[in-house]
Amino acid sequence: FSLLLPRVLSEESHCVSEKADCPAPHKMSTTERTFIAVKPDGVHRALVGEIMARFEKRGYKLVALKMVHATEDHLKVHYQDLKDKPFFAGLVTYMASGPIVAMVWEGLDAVKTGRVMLGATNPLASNPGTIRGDYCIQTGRNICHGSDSVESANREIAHWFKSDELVNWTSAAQPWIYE
Ligand code: DAT
Ligand code: MG
Repeated sequence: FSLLLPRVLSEESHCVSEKADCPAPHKMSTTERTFIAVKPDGVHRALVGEIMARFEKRGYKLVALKMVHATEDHLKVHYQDLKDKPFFAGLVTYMASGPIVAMVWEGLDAVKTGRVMLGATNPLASNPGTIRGDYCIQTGRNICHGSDSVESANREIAHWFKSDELVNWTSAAQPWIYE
């Protein structure tokens, strides 16, 4: 363990670009962050702990967390790319109907892997074993949100959290999750 300790303490972020099996070497970082939220239906259905546990057990690191009853204006900015969709008004009403649990999870490939863990937008198309594939049925009540790209993640994180709400810390499990 003493051999691991200096590396853990000295590296804020360690790039894994030297790994031969790494699909996008120049872009992969153990400090990639994604915005994940439990939507109002997930909160009402008492799935907050279950959804958080998926990310926690996988090895991702929680760096921000809050419960928030968002305004429609805040949600219109969050979903700005969908403003012309026919379901936009209903989406905003649903998302503003109750509290949301907003989170930032950090780790290798957090954005893409987070989306895989959530499952497809339409829960009926989500594989069992994914969050949506295990806990919901309709697209309009799909219980969770996850950023779809690193760029979206950065925008969404800044939209939901102040910079001092993002906690920089090193998990004691770090050397047991990353080689
Ligand atoms: P995702 O949440 O998987 O990123 P998205 O960004 O395309 O999906 O849409 C955001 C949310 O809008 C989605 O989680 C549920 C809702 N939504 C998407 N398509 C819909 C549709 N065809 N009918 C009703 N709601 C929809
Ligand atoms: Mg989306």
